[in-house]
Amino acid sequence: MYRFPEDSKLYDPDFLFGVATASYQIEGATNVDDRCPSIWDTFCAKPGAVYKQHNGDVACDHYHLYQDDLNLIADLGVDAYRFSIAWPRIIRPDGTINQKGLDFYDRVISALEEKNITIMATLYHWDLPQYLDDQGGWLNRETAYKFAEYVEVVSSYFGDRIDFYATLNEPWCSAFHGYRDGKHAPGIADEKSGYQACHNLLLAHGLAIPILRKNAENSKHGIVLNFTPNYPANESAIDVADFADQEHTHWFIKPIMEGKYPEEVYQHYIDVMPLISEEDMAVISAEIDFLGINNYTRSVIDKDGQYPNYKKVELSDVERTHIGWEVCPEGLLKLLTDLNQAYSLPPVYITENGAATDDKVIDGAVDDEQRCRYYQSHLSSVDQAIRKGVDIRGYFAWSLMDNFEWSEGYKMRFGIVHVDYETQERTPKRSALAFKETLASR
Ligand code: IFM
Repeated sequence: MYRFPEDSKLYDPDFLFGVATASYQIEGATNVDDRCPSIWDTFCAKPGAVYKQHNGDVACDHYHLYQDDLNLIADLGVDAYRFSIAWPRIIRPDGTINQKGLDFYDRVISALEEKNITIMATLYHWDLPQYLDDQGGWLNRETAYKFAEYVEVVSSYFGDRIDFYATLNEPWCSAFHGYRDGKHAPGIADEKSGYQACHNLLLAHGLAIPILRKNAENSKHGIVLNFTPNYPANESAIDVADFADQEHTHWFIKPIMEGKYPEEVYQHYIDVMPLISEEDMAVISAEIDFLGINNYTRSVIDKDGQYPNYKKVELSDVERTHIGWEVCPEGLLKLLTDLNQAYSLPPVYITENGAATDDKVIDGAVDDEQRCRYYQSHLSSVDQAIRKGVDIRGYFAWSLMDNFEWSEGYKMRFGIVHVDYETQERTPKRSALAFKETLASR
């Protein structure tokens, strides 16, 4: 059981506890009901792109097992479920609507409604239809307008039945892993492309907000951003750590909150900057009702030659999870209080937080001791951030269950529920049972 001080807001009945997933990572059924291919199907087929060339063809087979998975969610006693809608299931290459795709999410939403579980749907969690990538993907400004059309379809169909609409999940990853360092689909490693993709993604977000407001008046609308706070390795690295924050954190949040990109980063990368108009910035900074924040770790930064060049330092005397990320709950607290000081934030939801551990089922149980400690310490940071004045309204564990961890394939397990990929058997881990007990004790 996770424990907080007795007067903690985390015990409030309206503080939302949830679990999160994403379409490509869990659904499988990539060839079912006329889903069209996504950039991740293509990327996974490229030798060397993904660990052991794993792919999302079957994943957790949630497309077929969703009813069992939703029962599991209800059994945990969580208040909310965050999942994503797969664009390739909804809009066909010729622009027509695939009703079978809408029907699938209708079944999921109806089951959640029956169970009285609050629904947060992410409209884009990285599975861009391949036919759009064939026309330039996020390098093509037109993709932002295609996204708006897709959002119109989904939100006019589901309206207020979805309580929270998140436009994009982690545009940093879509833009910088997808187009700047090439670690994610579509696998382009080019600085200029990274910034171009970023701008088009943020534009897509901004275009979607008024559509969501029109179609789902009573729902809340926002975006999910991922942040990794940058700590200086020593005193002389304070300035470069700050620059790294500007480049990776503020580059994504400042345009949304204030309608501008951080000037210093803009000037530094001036040669690779896309055309950025005042009109675009006005669209991007459309008012949002909530900000989703994903955080897992921190980075430690040192100088690398002349300012502002920097490099990441891997400290040796720190605890790490299976994926190699440092466990740093203070980083989450610092991130939340720093952002709260820098911006006038809307209500915040921690939309992802969690740990990858190398779990094994032994005698029908999974003792994921490190993940339990991780949740305890990070939830305590959330509690402290609230005490320091950050308006945090909810927390989602990443993830409900082990799933396809992008370029790491199925090697990295982030679930609070174990998945046996051979049999599709689900086994709640000790961390899940601790959530269940905590939630029941409120
Ligand atoms: O699995 C991912 C998720 O899709 C996006 N945020 C980070 C998680 C862990 O890497």
